[in-house]
Amino acid sequence: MTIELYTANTPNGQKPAIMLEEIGLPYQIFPVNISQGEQHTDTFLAINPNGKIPAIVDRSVAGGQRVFESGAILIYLAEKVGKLLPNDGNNRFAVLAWTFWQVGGLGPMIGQWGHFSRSAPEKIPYAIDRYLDESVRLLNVLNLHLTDRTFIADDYSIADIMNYTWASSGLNFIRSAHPDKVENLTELDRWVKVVGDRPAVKRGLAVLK
Ligand SMILES: N[C@@H](CCC(=O)N[C@@H](CS)C(=O)NCC(=O)O)C(=O)O
Repeated sequence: MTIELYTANTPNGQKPAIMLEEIGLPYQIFPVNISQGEQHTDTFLAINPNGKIPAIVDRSVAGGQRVFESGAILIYLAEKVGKLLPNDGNNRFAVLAWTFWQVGGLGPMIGQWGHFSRSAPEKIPYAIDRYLDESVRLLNVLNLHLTDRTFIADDYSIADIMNYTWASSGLNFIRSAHPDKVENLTELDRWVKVVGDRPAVKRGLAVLK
């Protein structure tokens, strides 16, 4: 009756750990060492053919239900327990829209900026600036959206979990390199603190350390 969680301590890998702590389902962590290439093993590819963490196997389903992609995992878990994703209405689609916004935008843009500014063997100013500017633009979009609202949708939801790990780490990275680019994101800073102070969020981050 346990969820197997295949993950690592990265912004994408942290999301399902936080989710599982929030909803209280029993789970077991199977660490995948992505710097040693364990995401490319046949065993892992049988769970996620895309060879990236996170992924889960729900052993309470006959034969084991495999789910990969963090957004799909959080939707699956939310629907399994009926929490953190409204069943219908505008608010459901607000949660889904901000979930996909993170997977298609905030995560990849910050990730590519990190790659081109720190890991790439050749420093290409055009690529570094392009991904930095787009990351900053997206952080400003979220900051503006959070004006006059506590959470991303009406209530705390999977959209907050999806965006929290990337917004908090992205803000930290960009602030350390270009503090002038992320000044005055007061709504985002307030939301990062509210989400980060949740006991389940603290536990989800701690279990991966
Ligand atoms: N869209 C995917 C992104 C997953 C992803 O990029 N995972 C990274 C770690 S944060 C990974 O497994 N990297 C190892 C690799 O690319 O080989 C999701 O949201 O789950």
